[in-house]
Amino acid sequence: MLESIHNIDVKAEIAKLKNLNCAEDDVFFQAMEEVLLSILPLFESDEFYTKMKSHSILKRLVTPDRIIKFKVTWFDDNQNVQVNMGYRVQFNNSLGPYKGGLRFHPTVNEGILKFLGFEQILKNALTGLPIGGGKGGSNFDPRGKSDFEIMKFCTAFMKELSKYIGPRIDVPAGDIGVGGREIGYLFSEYKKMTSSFEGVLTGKPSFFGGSVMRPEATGYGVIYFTRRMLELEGKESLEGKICTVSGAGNVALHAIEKLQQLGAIPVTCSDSRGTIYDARGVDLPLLKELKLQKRVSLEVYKEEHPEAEYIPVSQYPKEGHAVWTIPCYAAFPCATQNELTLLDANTLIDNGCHSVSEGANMPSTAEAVHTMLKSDMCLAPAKAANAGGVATSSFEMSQNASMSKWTRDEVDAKLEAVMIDICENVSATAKEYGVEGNYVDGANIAGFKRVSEAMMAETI
Ligand code: NDP
Ligand code: 2IT
Repeated sequence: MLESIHNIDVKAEIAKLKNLNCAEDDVFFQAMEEVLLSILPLFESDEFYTKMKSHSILKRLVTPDRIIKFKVTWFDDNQNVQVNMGYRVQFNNSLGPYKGGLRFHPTVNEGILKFLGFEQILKNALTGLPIGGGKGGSNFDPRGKSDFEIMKFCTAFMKELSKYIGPRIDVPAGDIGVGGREIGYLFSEYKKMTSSFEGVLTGKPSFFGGSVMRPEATGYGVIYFTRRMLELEGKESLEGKICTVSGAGNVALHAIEKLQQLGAIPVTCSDSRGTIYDARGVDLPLLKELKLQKRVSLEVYKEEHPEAEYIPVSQYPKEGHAVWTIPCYAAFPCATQNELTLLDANTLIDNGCHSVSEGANMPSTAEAVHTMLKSDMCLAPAKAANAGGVATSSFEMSQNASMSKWTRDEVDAKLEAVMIDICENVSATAKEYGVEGNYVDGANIAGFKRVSEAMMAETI
C-alpha cells in the first residue's frame, strides 16, 4: 500500500473522510476504505490529482445527496399497530436517476444502507448504463409474516416512499427480503396513489412491465462474469467442477441454476439457520419449492434427501462459515455482507479453491479480501460480478420508457454481453494501472473514473 502520495499522508486523509461521514458506520467505512486504497494509483498523475482536489471529488463522493428517513405504521393480523423505520439513501445521481434495491431485514439501519448505496454508485458506473446510486429499505422482518401482513407493510411503506421516487428521479428494486411479490405490492400501491402506470420500480412481475429475466439476472450474471474471468486468467472452465454457493435466495438460486446449465456441480447452499451439503449436487427444483414457494428452513431439504448433510449455524467453525469448509474449484458467496472471513479465506486457499466470485454485496471481510488477493486464486468483487441485476433493471427501465417488451433471449444476450464487457474492462483497467489480475482494484478504479468524470463536469 502507498503510505504517502504528493506528500499527503494517505491514512490521515482516509481518517478525515471517516470523521466526515462514517464515524459510527463500520460497514460503510469498510466499503469506502477499500475504494480509496484501490484508486491511489490514479492520484500519481499530477493533473488528475489537481483536478480531484479542486473539485473535492472524494468528499463529495462519500457524502450522500440526501438520506430520507420515515416512520412506517401498519396493522398486523391481530389488528395491532406495528411501527418500523423506512429509509432511502439517495447517494449520487451524476450518471442517471438514483438506482438501487430495497432491503427488508431486521438489521437494516442507516450505516448498512450507506454502504450499499456507496457500492451501488460504482457498480452502476461499471455497467456503462445511465444509472446513479441509491439504496433503501426497512428494519421490517418479513420472516414469519403472513402474505396479508407483507401486503399491509408494503402498502404503508410506499405511502411514504412515493413522495421521493419517480422513473427519472429514483427507481428502487429488490434486495434481501424484497422479491417479485413485494415489488408487485409496492408497484400497485404507487399506481393506485398516482393513477400512473410507469417504471418507478424494477424487478416487477412481468404483467406489471417487469423484465422477464430480472429474477435470474444477478445470479446468471455472476456466472457469466466468472466464466470470462477464468478464461482471461488462463484457468480451467467451470464444466464438471465442484462449486460451493452460500445463500438460498434470489441470487444464490439463480447462480446455482446457471452453474448447473454449464455442467458444474454446485454442492452447497445456506440460509440464516444452516447449510446444506449435498455431495451429488443440490436438488434445485426442491430448493426453489422450499425457498420461493413454501418459504421454509433449509433443514426440510433433508426430509427429501436424507443422505445430504445439514449443518446448523450452531455447529459452524468459530468465526467461519460451514459452506467454505467444503473443498471446491470455485466459491460463490451469495447471502450477505461479511459472511466470508479471514478464517474462511485461508480454508478456501488451503483446499485449493481457484476462484471466489461475490454474488452478495461485500460478502468478504477486508482481511479476507487482502488474503485472497495475495493468493493465486481469482477474486471477482461484488460491484463487478453482481452488476447483472442492476444492468437488467436498467434494461427494464428502457422497456418501460418505450412501452415495449423484450424476450428472454434478447435480455439474456444483453446481460451476457454487459457482464463480459465489465469483466474485460476491469481486467484491462487493472493492467493499465499496474495491478494486473487484481479485479478488486480494477473495478474500483474503472467505476471511480467514470463517476468522477461526470462529477467534475457538474455545477456546484
Ligand atoms: P434474498 O432475500 O432472496 O436471499 C438472501 C439469502 O441470504 C437467504 O437465503 C437468507 O437466509 C440469507 N441471509 C440473509 N441475511 C443473512 C444473514 N445475516 N446471515 C445468514 N444468511 C443470511 O436476497 P438476495 O438473494 O436478493 O440477496 C443476497 C445478496 O445479494 C445480498 O447481499 C444482496 O445485497 C445482493 N444482491 C442482490 C441483488 C438482487 O438482484 N436481488 C443484486 C445484487 C446484489 P434466510 O432465508 O434464512 O433469511
Ligand atoms: O445490489 C444490487 O445491485 C441490487 N440489489 C439490485 C439493484 C437494482 O436496482 O436492480
